[in-house]
Amino acid sequence: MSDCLFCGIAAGDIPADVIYRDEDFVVFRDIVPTAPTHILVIPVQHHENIAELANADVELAGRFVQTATTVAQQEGVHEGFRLVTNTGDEGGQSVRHVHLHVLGGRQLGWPAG
Ligand code: DGP
Repeated sequence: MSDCLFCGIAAGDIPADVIYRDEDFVVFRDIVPTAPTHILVIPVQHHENIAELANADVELAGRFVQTATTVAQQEGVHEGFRLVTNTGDEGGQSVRHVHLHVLGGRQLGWPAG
């Protein structure tokens, strides 16, 4: 999608601190980190949110989660981490290209706000 920020990052048209990429996924550091490790994982293919992705391609959705957990292990958050995918207005989603936040490196609070 031409007006999508994360499609622009996936295409390499918009700069980002990319730490991993393959044919299907791009992994980069969040521009406003809220934890010592705060990474975003996106599929190259545009899907608006996790529900749309899971309905369209469950195999890709599975590898999406696998990529995020692999990255978490590589980042060394061995004491624990959190995967978050905000969805829709009430879910607090600000960028409408599905992404997994990988958060770790400090004690994370719960419940979420
Ligand atoms: P969410 O609010 O769940 O849709 O998360 C969107 C995240 O994207 C938020 O944590 C900030 C991050 N973000 C927004 N714009 C950019 C950008 O241009 N570059 C990077 N690296 N991250 C961005």
